[in-house]
Amino acid sequence: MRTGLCSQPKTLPPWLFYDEAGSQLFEQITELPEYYLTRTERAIFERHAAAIVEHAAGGRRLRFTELGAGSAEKTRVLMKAALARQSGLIFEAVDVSPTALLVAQARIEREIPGVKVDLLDMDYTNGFKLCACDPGERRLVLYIGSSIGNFEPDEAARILRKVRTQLNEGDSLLLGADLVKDEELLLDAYDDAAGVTAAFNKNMLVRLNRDLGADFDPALFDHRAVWNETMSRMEMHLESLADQRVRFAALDWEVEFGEGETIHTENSYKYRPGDIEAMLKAAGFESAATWTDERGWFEVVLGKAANSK
Ligand code: AVJ
Repeated sequence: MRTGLCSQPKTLPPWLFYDEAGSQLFEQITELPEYYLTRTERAIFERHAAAIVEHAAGGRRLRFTELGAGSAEKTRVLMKAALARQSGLIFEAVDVSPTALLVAQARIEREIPGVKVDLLDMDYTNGFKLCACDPGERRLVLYIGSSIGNFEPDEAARILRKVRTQLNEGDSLLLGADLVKDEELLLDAYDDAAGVTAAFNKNMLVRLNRDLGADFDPALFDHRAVWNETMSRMEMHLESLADQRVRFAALDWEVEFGEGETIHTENSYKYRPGDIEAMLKAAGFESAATWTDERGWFEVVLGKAANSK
């Protein structure tokens, strides 16, 4: 965190968004009219759940493992499709936020009989370890919601390879990825009229005030959403509205901001058709199928673990 604020330009890592308040703000974002990602991906699942699950199963029983599961809201459609083919389903939810997981576990087990939720409180970006499936069972790893888009291409490649090393031949990985589209649509999705995304971005400062005794005044920073065409990504920044100095009591440290200086808080990469399939191939997967919505705004790609790791 401190290194990021000493860099030029200043940066803060996106995982800082997701304290309890930030996770709630993100849930609100997913319901905004401008934030098309969640509802578009959900519509793809609703339409193609049976095909997705059938491709992944290849005639065997399935087990689901979701990375960054959060509330696992969209995954429920796929769970129901799996339960139409088999009795009982193990759903392994991997996340670093145990409170969100506990709520999801209780809800899912109550509302979808037959699902057994196992909580895996792990940071999947740093070498996670899954237990072996039962023989005859296939694992479907879900990495959806365009979460992959938060990572630089080389980090994303490293995560996909790490997932591959945990799988047996014939297991699969389902990736949800946001696609390049009109700049206006992208800008609105990351700078909504109600200001929820602005609050989400600034929540990082509120969190640092609480966790590290910092004295950020969130009103002295503005939310900025930028489309970076060259890098094919949406960026979020916080722009300082004044020359100011912020003190971190817990670190006995201070940092200065010039008027107009920015903190880069997030990248959300946007892909072109074929990009995700190429990333999967490079990580040891054969792309089995791709599903998209009518407008071509979002895609869901199923990769099958190939026999060479
Ligand atoms: C959860 C990383 C997919 O990049 O769209 C929402 C987070 N940032 N609005 C995204 C986010 C701003 C989101 N991901």
